[in-house]
Amino acid sequence: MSDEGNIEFKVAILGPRRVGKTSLITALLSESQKLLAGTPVSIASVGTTEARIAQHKNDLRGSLLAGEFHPGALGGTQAPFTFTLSMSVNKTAIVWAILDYPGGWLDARTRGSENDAEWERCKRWISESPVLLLPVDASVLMEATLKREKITAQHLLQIGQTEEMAREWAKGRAVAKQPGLVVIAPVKCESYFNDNGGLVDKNEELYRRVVQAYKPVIDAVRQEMSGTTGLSIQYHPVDTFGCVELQSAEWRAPDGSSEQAPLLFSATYIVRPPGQPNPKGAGGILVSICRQIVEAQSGKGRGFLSELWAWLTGGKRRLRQAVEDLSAVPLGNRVRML
Ligand SMILES: Nc1nc2c(ncn2[C@@H]2O[C@H](COP(=O)(O)OP(=O)(O)OP(=O)(O)O)[C@@H](O)[C@H]2O)c(=O)[nH]1
Ligand SMILES: [Mg+2]
Repeated sequence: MSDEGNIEFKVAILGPRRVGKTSLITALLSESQKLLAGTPVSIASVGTTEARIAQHKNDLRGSLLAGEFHPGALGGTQAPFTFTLSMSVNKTAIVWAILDYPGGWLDARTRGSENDAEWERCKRWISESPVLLLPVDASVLMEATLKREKITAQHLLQIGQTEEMAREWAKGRAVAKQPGLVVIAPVKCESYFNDNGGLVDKNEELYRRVVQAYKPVIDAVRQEMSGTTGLSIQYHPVDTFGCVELQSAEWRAPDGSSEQAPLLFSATYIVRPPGQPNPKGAGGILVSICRQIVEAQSGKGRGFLSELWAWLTGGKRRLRQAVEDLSAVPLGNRVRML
Protein backbone atom coordinates (compact mmCIF):
# COMPACT_ATOMS: atom_id res chain seq x y z
CA MET A 1 0.00 0.00 0.00
CA SER A 2 1.67 3.22 -1.02
CA ASP A 3 0.91 6.73 -2.12
CA GLU A 4 3.13 9.58 -3.19
CA GLY A 5 4.07 10.45 0.41
CA ASN A 6 4.57 7.14 2.11
CA ILE A 7 4.95 3.43 1.71
CA GLU A 8 4.05 0.70 4.18
CA PHE A 9 6.55 -2.02 4.98
CA LYS A 10 4.88 -5.05 6.55
CA VAL A 11 6.73 -7.07 9.16
CA ALA A 12 5.38 -10.41 10.37
CA ILE A 13 5.91 -12.08 13.70
CA LEU A 14 5.29 -15.70 14.53
CA GLY A 15 5.27 -17.14 18.02
CA PRO A 16 3.15 -18.87 20.65
CA ARG A 17 1.52 -17.15 23.62
CA ARG A 18 3.75 -15.57 26.26
CA VAL A 19 6.87 -16.04 24.16
CA GLY A 20 7.58 -12.29 24.04
CA LYS A 21 6.09 -11.02 20.74
CA THR A 22 4.62 -7.77 22.05
CA SER A 23 7.74 -7.06 24.11
CA LEU A 24 9.97 -7.68 21.09
CA ILE A 25 7.91 -5.32 18.92
CA THR A 26 8.00 -2.63 21.59
CA ALA A 27 11.78 -3.04 22.00
CA LEU A 28 12.26 -2.93 18.22
CA LEU A 29 10.30 0.30 17.90
CA SER A 30 12.00 2.04 20.81
CA GLU A 31 15.50 0.93 19.79
CA SER A 32 14.77 2.19 16.25
CA GLN A 33 14.03 5.58 17.77
CA LYS A 34 17.40 5.47 19.54
CA LEU A 35 19.23 4.44 16.35
CA LEU A 36 17.82 7.43 14.51
CA ALA A 37 18.29 10.00 17.26
CA GLY A 38 20.45 12.88 16.04
CA THR A 39 19.85 12.17 12.33
CA PRO A 40 17.60 14.23 10.02
CA VAL A 41 15.11 11.38 10.05
CA SER A 42 12.01 11.78 12.19
CA ILE A 43 10.57 8.72 13.71
CA ALA A 44 7.09 8.69 15.21
CA SER A 45 4.46 6.22 16.27
CA VAL A 46 1.33 6.36 14.17
CA GLY A 47 -2.21 6.43 15.56
CA THR A 48 -2.75 4.45 18.73
CA THR A 49 0.67 2.79 18.61
CA GLU A 50 2.12 5.39 20.96
CA ALA A 51 -0.54 4.65 23.58
CA ARG A 52 0.09 0.91 23.21
CA ILE A 53 3.81 1.30 23.71
CA ALA A 54 3.25 3.58 26.71
CA GLN A 55 0.87 1.04 28.23
CA HIS A 56 3.43 -1.72 27.77
CA LYS A 57 6.17 0.43 29.35
CA ASN A 58 3.96 1.30 32.33
CA ASP A 59 3.14 -2.36 32.95
CA LEU A 60 6.80 -3.17 32.75
CA ARG A 61 7.89 -0.38 35.10
CA GLY A 62 5.26 -1.51 37.58
CA SER A 63 6.70 -5.02 37.62
CA LEU A 64 10.25 -3.72 37.89
CA LEU A 65 9.40 -1.53 40.87
CA ALA A 66 8.40 -4.64 42.75
CA GLY A 67 12.02 -5.87 42.46
CA GLU A 68 10.92 -9.30 41.35
CA PHE A 69 9.34 -10.21 38.09
CA HIS A 70 7.18 -13.06 36.79
CA PRO A 71 6.71 -13.29 33.02
CA GLY A 72 3.11 -14.43 33.53
CA ALA A 73 2.23 -11.21 35.33
CA LEU A 74 1.77 -8.91 32.33
CA GLY A 75 -1.47 -9.45 30.44
CA GLY A 76 -1.22 -11.07 27.03
CA THR A 77 -2.48 -9.61 23.75
CA GLN A 78 -6.25 -10.01 23.42
CA ALA A 79 -6.85 -9.00 19.78
CA PRO A 80 -4.76 -8.27 16.68
CA PHE A 81 -3.13 -4.86 16.66
CA THR A 82 -0.84 -3.29 14.09
CA PHE A 83 2.07 -1.36 15.57
CA THR A 84 3.08 1.37 13.14
CA LEU A 85 6.13 3.57 13.17
CA SER A 86 6.75 6.19 10.54
CA MET A 87 10.31 6.99 9.50
CA SER A 88 10.16 10.21 7.55
CA VAL A 89 12.19 12.92 5.86
CA ASN A 90 10.56 15.86 4.06
CA LYS A 91 7.02 14.50 4.20
CA THR A 92 7.95 11.16 2.69
CA ALA A 93 7.92 8.15 4.96
CA ILE A 94 8.48 4.46 5.23
CA VAL A 95 5.86 3.23 7.66
CA TRP A 96 7.05 0.11 9.46
CA ALA A 97 3.95 -1.90 10.30
CA ILE A 98 4.17 -4.94 12.56
CA LEU A 99 1.08 -7.05 13.13
CA ASP A 100 0.75 -8.39 16.68
CA TYR A 101 -1.88 -10.93 17.70
CA PRO A 102 -2.61 -13.29 20.60
CA GLY A 103 -0.04 -16.07 20.40
CA GLY A 104 -2.72 -18.61 21.34
CA TRP A 105 -4.10 -18.18 17.82
CA LEU A 106 -1.19 -20.14 16.36
CA ASP A 107 -2.88 -23.31 17.56
CA ALA A 108 -6.43 -24.00 16.29
CA ARG A 109 -7.31 -25.60 19.63
CA THR A 110 -6.68 -22.41 21.58
CA ARG A 111 -7.81 -19.99 18.85
CA GLY A 112 -11.52 -20.69 18.93
CA SER A 113 -13.51 -20.84 15.68
CA GLU A 114 -14.94 -17.34 16.31
CA ASN A 115 -11.47 -15.98 15.52
CA ASP A 116 -10.94 -17.93 12.30
CA ALA A 117 -11.77 -15.00 10.00
CA GLU A 118 -9.43 -12.62 11.83
CA TRP A 119 -6.72 -15.29 11.81
CA GLU A 120 -7.07 -15.58 8.03
CA ARG A 121 -6.37 -11.85 7.85
CA CYS A 122 -3.29 -12.30 10.04
CA LYS A 123 -2.08 -15.15 7.81
CA ARG A 124 -2.50 -12.98 4.72
CA TRP A 125 -0.42 -10.27 6.37
CA ILE A 126 2.28 -12.78 7.29
CA SER A 127 2.41 -14.06 3.70
CA GLU A 128 2.79 -10.51 2.35
CA SER A 129 5.69 -9.60 4.61
CA PRO A 130 9.27 -9.81 3.33
CA VAL A 131 10.40 -10.25 6.95
CA LEU A 132 9.49 -13.02 9.36
CA LEU A 133 10.39 -12.51 13.03
CA LEU A 134 10.51 -15.63 15.18
CA PRO A 135 10.87 -14.77 18.87
CA VAL A 136 12.15 -17.65 21.01
CA ASP A 137 11.84 -17.90 24.80
CA ALA A 138 15.51 -18.40 25.68
CA SER A 139 14.77 -19.43 29.26
CA VAL A 140 12.51 -22.30 28.16
CA LEU A 141 15.33 -23.72 26.04
CA MET A 142 18.17 -23.03 28.44
CA GLU A 143 16.53 -24.23 31.64
CA ALA A 144 15.39 -27.57 30.19
CA THR A 145 17.75 -30.30 31.39
CA LEU A 146 15.82 -33.54 31.74
CA LYS A 147 14.34 -35.32 28.74
CA ARG A 148 10.75 -34.53 29.75
CA GLU A 149 11.64 -30.86 30.16
CA LYS A 150 13.22 -30.79 26.71
CA ILE A 151 10.12 -32.37 25.18
CA THR A 152 7.95 -29.82 26.99
CA ALA A 153 10.12 -26.99 25.62
CA GLN A 154 9.26 -28.14 22.06
CA HIS A 155 5.56 -27.96 22.96
CA LEU A 156 5.80 -24.58 24.65
CA LEU A 157 7.67 -23.08 21.70
CA GLN A 158 5.20 -24.75 19.29
CA ILE A 159 8.01 -25.68 16.96
CA GLY A 160 5.62 -27.80 14.84
CA GLN A 161 3.12 -24.98 14.22
CA THR A 162 5.95 -22.51 13.65
CA GLU A 163 7.51 -24.84 11.07
CA GLU A 164 4.19 -25.15 9.23
CA MET A 165 3.58 -21.40 9.12
CA ALA A 166 7.18 -20.60 8.21
CA ARG A 167 6.96 -23.14 5.38
CA GLU A 168 3.79 -21.46 4.05
CA TRP A 169 5.51 -18.08 4.20
CA ALA A 170 8.59 -19.40 2.37
CA LYS A 171 6.46 -21.11 -0.27
CA GLY A 172 4.69 -17.80 -0.95
CA ARG A 173 8.04 -16.03 -1.27
CA ALA A 174 9.34 -18.68 -3.65
CA VAL A 175 6.23 -18.65 -5.87
CA ALA A 176 6.42 -14.85 -6.12
CA LYS A 177 10.22 -15.08 -6.66
CA GLN A 178 10.72 -12.67 -3.79
CA PRO A 179 13.62 -12.48 -1.33
CA GLY A 180 12.95 -13.12 2.34
CA LEU A 181 14.52 -12.38 5.71
CA VAL A 182 13.95 -14.71 8.66
CA VAL A 183 15.05 -13.37 12.05
CA ILE A 184 15.26 -15.91 14.85
CA ALA A 185 15.22 -13.71 17.94
CA PRO A 186 15.76 -15.37 21.31
CA VAL A 187 14.29 -13.05 23.99
CA LYS A 188 14.66 -13.20 27.78
CA CYS A 189 18.40 -13.53 27.15
CA GLU A 190 19.66 -11.35 30.01
CA SER A 191 21.04 -14.26 32.02
CA TYR A 192 22.99 -15.80 29.14
CA PHE A 193 25.11 -12.83 28.02
CA ASN A 194 27.68 -10.79 29.94
CA ASP A 195 27.55 -7.73 27.68
CA ASN A 196 24.54 -5.98 29.22
CA GLY A 197 25.00 -6.14 32.97
CA GLY A 198 25.04 -9.93 33.35
CA LEU A 199 27.99 -11.83 34.84
CA VAL A 200 27.64 -15.20 33.16
CA ASP A 201 28.34 -15.91 29.51
CA LYS A 202 26.36 -18.83 28.14
CA ASN A 203 25.82 -17.40 24.69
CA GLU A 204 27.42 -20.32 22.81
CA GLU A 205 25.16 -22.75 24.62
CA LEU A 206 22.11 -20.63 23.80
CA TYR A 207 23.10 -20.48 20.14
CA ARG A 208 23.58 -24.25 20.02
CA ARG A 209 20.23 -24.96 21.63
CA VAL A 210 18.29 -22.48 19.49
CA VAL A 211 19.76 -23.79 16.25
CA GLN A 212 19.10 -27.37 17.31
CA ALA A 213 15.49 -26.69 18.33
CA TYR A 214 14.69 -24.56 15.26
CA LYS A 215 16.42 -26.85 12.75
CA PRO A 216 13.06 -28.11 11.39
CA VAL A 217 11.91 -24.52 10.85
CA ILE A 218 15.18 -23.49 9.19
CA ASP A 219 15.21 -26.59 7.00
CA ALA A 220 11.60 -26.03 5.90
CA VAL A 221 12.30 -22.44 4.84
CA ARG A 222 15.51 -23.45 3.03
CA GLN A 223 13.77 -26.29 1.19
CA GLU A 224 10.91 -24.11 0.02
CA MET A 225 13.19 -21.30 -1.09
CA SER A 226 15.99 -23.42 -2.52
CA GLY A 227 15.42 -22.05 -6.02
CA THR A 228 15.04 -18.42 -4.93
CA THR A 229 17.82 -15.91 -4.45
CA GLY A 230 17.85 -13.51 -1.55
CA LEU A 231 16.98 -15.70 1.44
CA SER A 232 18.73 -14.69 4.63
CA ILE A 233 18.25 -16.44 7.97
CA GLN A 234 19.71 -14.57 10.92
CA TYR A 235 20.07 -14.99 14.67
CA HIS A 236 19.44 -11.85 16.76
CA PRO A 237 19.35 -12.44 20.53
CA VAL A 238 17.47 -9.67 22.32
CA ASP A 239 17.11 -8.43 25.89
CA THR A 240 13.78 -6.65 25.81
CA PHE A 241 14.27 -5.58 29.46
CA GLY A 242 17.99 -5.84 29.99
CA CYS A 243 17.78 -5.17 33.73
CA VAL A 244 16.55 -8.47 35.08
CA GLU A 245 18.24 -11.73 35.96
CA LEU A 246 16.77 -15.21 36.01
CA GLN A 247 16.54 -16.26 39.63
CA SER A 248 14.81 -19.60 39.42
CA ALA A 249 13.08 -21.80 36.89
CA GLU A 250 10.63 -24.51 37.76
CA TRP A 251 9.23 -27.42 35.78
CA ARG A 252 6.17 -28.90 37.43
CA ALA A 253 3.82 -31.71 36.48
CA PRO A 254 0.18 -30.56 36.39
CA ASP A 255 -1.82 -32.08 39.26
CA GLY A 256 -3.01 -35.57 38.44
CA SER A 257 -1.20 -35.69 35.06
CA SER A 258 0.32 -38.81 33.56
CA GLU A 259 4.09 -39.47 33.43
CA GLN A 260 4.21 -38.39 29.78
CA ALA A 261 2.13 -35.19 29.95
CA PRO A 262 3.94 -31.91 29.19
CA LEU A 263 5.12 -30.02 32.26
CA LEU A 264 4.32 -26.47 33.32
CA PHE A 265 7.20 -24.01 33.20
CA SER A 266 7.59 -20.91 35.32
CA ALA A 267 10.51 -18.55 35.80
CA THR A 268 11.19 -15.83 38.34
CA TYR A 269 13.45 -12.89 37.60
CA ILE A 270 15.03 -10.47 40.04
CA VAL A 271 15.58 -6.89 39.01
CA ARG A 272 19.16 -5.67 38.70
CA PRO A 273 19.57 -2.30 40.38
CA PRO A 274 18.83 0.45 39.48
CA GLY A 275 16.00 -1.29 37.62
CA GLN A 276 16.06 0.88 34.50
CA PRO A 277 15.04 -0.99 31.32
CA ASN A 278 18.05 -1.33 29.07
CA PRO A 279 16.98 -3.21 25.94
CA LYS A 280 19.68 -4.61 23.67
CA GLY A 281 19.75 -6.31 20.31
CA ALA A 282 16.43 -5.29 18.75
CA GLY A 283 17.86 -2.33 16.81
CA GLY A 284 19.94 -4.78 14.77
CA ILE A 285 16.72 -6.18 13.34
CA LEU A 286 15.93 -2.80 11.76
CA VAL A 287 19.49 -2.66 10.41
CA SER A 288 19.03 -6.09 8.81
CA ILE A 289 15.71 -5.05 7.26
CA CYS A 290 17.39 -1.98 5.76
CA ARG A 291 20.16 -4.22 4.38
CA GLN A 292 17.48 -6.33 2.74
CA ILE A 293 16.02 -3.21 1.10
CA VAL A 294 19.42 -2.02 -0.12
CA GLU A 295 20.27 -5.46 -1.48
CA ALA A 296 17.05 -5.41 -3.55
CA GLN A 297 18.57 -2.69 -5.73
CA SER A 298 21.02 -5.12 -7.27
CA GLY A 299 18.31 -7.73 -7.90
CA LYS A 300 16.54 -7.75 -11.22
CA GLY A 301 13.38 -8.95 -9.52
CA ARG A 302 9.98 -7.36 -9.50
CA GLY A 303 7.90 -7.23 -6.38
CA PHE A 304 7.64 -5.14 -3.26
CA LEU A 305 11.32 -4.67 -2.36
CA SER A 306 12.33 -3.65 -5.87
CA GLU A 307 9.31 -1.32 -6.05
CA LEU A 308 10.30 0.17 -2.72
CA TRP A 309 13.83 0.74 -3.94
CA ALA A 310 12.57 2.35 -7.16
CA TRP A 311 10.25 4.56 -5.08
CA LEU A 312 13.13 5.62 -2.82
CA THR A 313 15.27 6.36 -5.85
CA GLY A 314 12.59 8.49 -7.50
CA GLY A 315 13.09 11.79 -5.68
CA LYS A 316 13.27 10.46 -2.11
CA ARG A 317 17.01 10.95 -1.93
CA ARG A 318 17.24 11.77 1.78
CA LEU A 319 15.02 8.92 2.86
CA ARG A 320 17.02 6.56 0.67
CA GLN A 321 20.19 7.86 2.28
CA ALA A 322 18.68 7.16 5.71
CA VAL A 323 17.97 3.55 4.71
CA GLU A 324 21.50 3.20 3.34
CA ASP A 325 23.02 4.70 6.50
CA LEU A 326 21.00 2.34 8.69
CA SER A 327 22.02 -0.61 6.57
CA ALA A 328 25.68 0.24 7.24
CA VAL A 329 25.36 0.25 11.05
CA PRO A 330 27.46 -2.64 12.47
CA LEU A 331 25.33 -5.53 13.71
CA GLY A 332 27.47 -6.24 16.77
CA ASN A 333 28.80 -9.60 17.85
CA ARG A 334 25.58 -11.13 19.16
CA VAL A 335 24.21 -11.48 15.63
CA ARG A 336 24.98 -14.54 13.52
CA MET A 337 24.13 -15.51 9.98
CA LEU A 338 22.63 -18.97 9.79
N1 LIG B 1 13.10 -11.41 31.40
C1 LIG B 1 12.53 -11.11 30.25
N2 LIG B 1 11.21 -11.20 30.15
C2 LIG B 1 10.65 -10.91 28.98
C3 LIG B 1 11.41 -10.53 27.83
N3 LIG B 1 10.57 -10.35 26.80
C4 LIG B 1 9.34 -10.60 27.29
N4 LIG B 1 9.37 -10.92 28.59
C5 LIG B 1 8.23 -11.24 29.45
O1 LIG B 1 7.55 -12.37 28.95
C6 LIG B 1 6.15 -12.24 29.13
C7 LIG B 1 5.45 -12.42 27.81
O2 LIG B 1 5.78 -11.33 26.96
P1 LIG B 1 4.76 -10.74 25.87
O3 LIG B 1 5.56 -9.81 25.05
O4 LIG B 1 3.52 -10.27 26.50
O5 LIG B 1 4.47 -12.10 25.07
P2 LIG B 1 3.51 -12.33 23.82
O6 LIG B 1 4.21 -13.30 22.94
O7 LIG B 1 3.11 -11.03 23.23
O8 LIG B 1 2.26 -13.06 24.51
P3 LIG B 1 0.74 -13.14 23.96
O9 LIG B 1 0.30 -11.74 23.74
O10 LIG B 1 0.02 -13.83 25.06
O11 LIG B 1 0.80 -13.94 22.71
C8 LIG B 1 5.91 -10.84 29.68
O12 LIG B 1 5.69 -10.91 31.06
C9 LIG B 1 7.19 -10.13 29.36
O13 LIG B 1 7.42 -9.11 30.29
C10 LIG B 1 12.84 -10.44 27.98
O14 LIG B 1 13.62 -10.16 27.07
N5 LIG B 1 13.33 -10.73 29.22
MG1 LIG C 1 1.35 -10.16 23.00
